[in-house]
Amino acid sequence: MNRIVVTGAAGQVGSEMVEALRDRYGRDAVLATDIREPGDPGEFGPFRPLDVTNPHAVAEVVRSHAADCVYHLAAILSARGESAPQQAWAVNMGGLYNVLEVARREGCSVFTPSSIAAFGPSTPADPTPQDTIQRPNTVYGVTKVAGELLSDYYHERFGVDARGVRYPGLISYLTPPGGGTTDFAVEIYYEAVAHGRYTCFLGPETQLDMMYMPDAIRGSIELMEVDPESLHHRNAFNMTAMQVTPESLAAAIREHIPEFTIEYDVDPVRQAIADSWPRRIDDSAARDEWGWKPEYDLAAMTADMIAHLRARR
Ligand code: NAD
Ligand code: AKB
Repeated sequence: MNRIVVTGAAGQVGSEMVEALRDRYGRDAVLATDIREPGDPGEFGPFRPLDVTNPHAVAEVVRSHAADCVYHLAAILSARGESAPQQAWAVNMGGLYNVLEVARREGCSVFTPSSIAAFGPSTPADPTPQDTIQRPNTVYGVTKVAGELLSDYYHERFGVDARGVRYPGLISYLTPPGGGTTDFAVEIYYEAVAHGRYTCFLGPETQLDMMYMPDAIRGSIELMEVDPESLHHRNAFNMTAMQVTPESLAAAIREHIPEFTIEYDVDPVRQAIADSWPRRIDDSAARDEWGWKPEYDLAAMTADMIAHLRARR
């Protein structure tokens, strides 16, 4: 595996995944694509514009790059999805179908992230087992469950080497998040460093799984490189590093910025989404089947986030 196309490459995950894949496989081996231009396409290149809802364009890009692997990251996230459910379905399901179809024809492997959003209010919330009830009540969650199943189907029916994880909320300092419910866990760091205060759109005790981006990137690449013989849950590994609440994040930030204050102005839409998600997922299948282990806990992540955000000011 060394000719890779990344979709959604200008996003929060994609921008860091592209750099990590290029460090590993070489700059020209990794073609970054997105429907929107990244900050500096020349600097970010090789880059090509690509709308994943266009099957011909997806096929042409994969063929012309002679790709043998697609990291499929283009998606509409949970909060944005609730504002535009039809678009979320078109991008999340149409894009995945187009990628799996070209992978079937061209013999590519495919990495597609699912999410803790694939669970819903009737799922056991603490801990959430690997295999359990999945009846999400957001359009994003519906596309994530369907995407897990479609990827499994393409593996079982057509032999496509499709793999994936259920990411928790991802925290990073390079590229801002793109319209999710867990965006507060990124915004809080930006606002703490810039202004010393943050108004949170979720309530103080809302507990969710989170992970620092370097762990998410490393873990995803490790999954794609592991011997497939060891994998039973190919497309939907629960994956987590820590459980946080707005209050615990604020306390961790105060270790570095003692004057930091947090206020609450709860957004009922995003609060309802967060309340429908797990409080703690059980990621023992990922640990057992491909050796997943996070390196960052809340304290280590907070120190690194604040150092990087301060350095950019
Ligand atoms: P993001 O919103 O930051 O980036 C998604 C990218 O997809 C954007 O750059 C956007 O321009 C692009 N895109 C949208 N429509 C497109 C289209 N029609 N064609 C091509 N590109 C299009 O999202 P992200 O956080 O980078 O998410 C990447 C993947 O990880 C998604 O599958 C998401 O569901 C999953 N995930 C992310 C998180 C998180 O906390 N960031 C958590 C769980 C799962
Ligand atoms: C979102 O909040 O929508 C994403 C996710 C957890 O999938 N960050």
